[in-house]
Amino acid sequence: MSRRAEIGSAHAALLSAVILMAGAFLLSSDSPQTPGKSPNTRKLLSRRGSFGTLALATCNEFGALACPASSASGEISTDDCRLDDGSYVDLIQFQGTAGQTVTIDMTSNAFDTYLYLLNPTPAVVASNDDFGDSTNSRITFTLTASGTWTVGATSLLANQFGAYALTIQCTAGTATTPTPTPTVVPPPPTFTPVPGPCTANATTLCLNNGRFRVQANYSTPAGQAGPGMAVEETTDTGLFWFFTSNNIEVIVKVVNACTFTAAPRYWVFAGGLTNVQVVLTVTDTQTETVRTYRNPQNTAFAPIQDTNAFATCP
Ligand SMILES: [Ca+2]
Ligand SMILES: [Ca+2]
Repeated sequence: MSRRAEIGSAHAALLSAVILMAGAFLLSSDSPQTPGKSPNTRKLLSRRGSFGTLALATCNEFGALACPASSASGEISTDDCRLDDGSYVDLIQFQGTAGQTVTIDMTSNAFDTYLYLLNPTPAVVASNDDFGDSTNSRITFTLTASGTWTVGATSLLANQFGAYALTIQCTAGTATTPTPTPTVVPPPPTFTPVPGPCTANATTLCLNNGRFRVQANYSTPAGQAGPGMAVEETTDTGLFWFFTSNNIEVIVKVVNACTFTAAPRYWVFAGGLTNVQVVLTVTDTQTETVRTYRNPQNTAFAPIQDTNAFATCP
């Protein structure tokens, strides 16, 4: 599906206080090869607490799936609960047993799908944008608890509607050997490296000796969207503006911390002066490792201080 939104009126950026957002830090295992999607969004998406402001109890309509295998269909519409990035979500529940591995697929011809999986707490434990050569979504997850699990079926972007289909397949559970819950799921290196140096241009920063490619995409509640315009400040630090060049929205730096013997890493730090949706993509061009950071729509840009960003030293 096209990610290009309708052009609407400009949305003024908000100079906002720093707000630490609660919620799990998630990494989805998106395919890098989805045709028709911009490079900035086809890789690993992270959503920080995007389910945060939605209390499931306020959503009074729940669909159902059942192990060991079942399917369901639904429609994303304005009647559904809404996430804090402006996308609407259907909630579909199933009974799971600790140790079971479930595979959930969401497909749609109407919009670019996005899947969440919430544990019985409920807390988001997995998410996925794209699976395979499509914009459809798949989550494969080994359940860490027995009880009522919830699937959040939504769209990648706000205000996308239409029909979709869901399927679930489950292995037999072994309740006595639950898998520990990881706090951070590392991004799997599932794509073929494409060697090539970073080339700076109007929308691309090349930071830390030109090794790291940094790009930003934004979208507003009114539908205005596009790439952030890059301004290099130092060899390690750059800026992006969205609307006018005198109005900076995001500052980002990539820091060489390879001398930290306990955990040699390249760090990614970023700050935002905006509350519109931002997808910030940082690529290590030597390894083609990608980290993507997403600020949800209508949300004060949370500080990014990722000291585990790239374990690709030297
Ligand atoms: Ca619905
Ligand atoms: Ca998708």
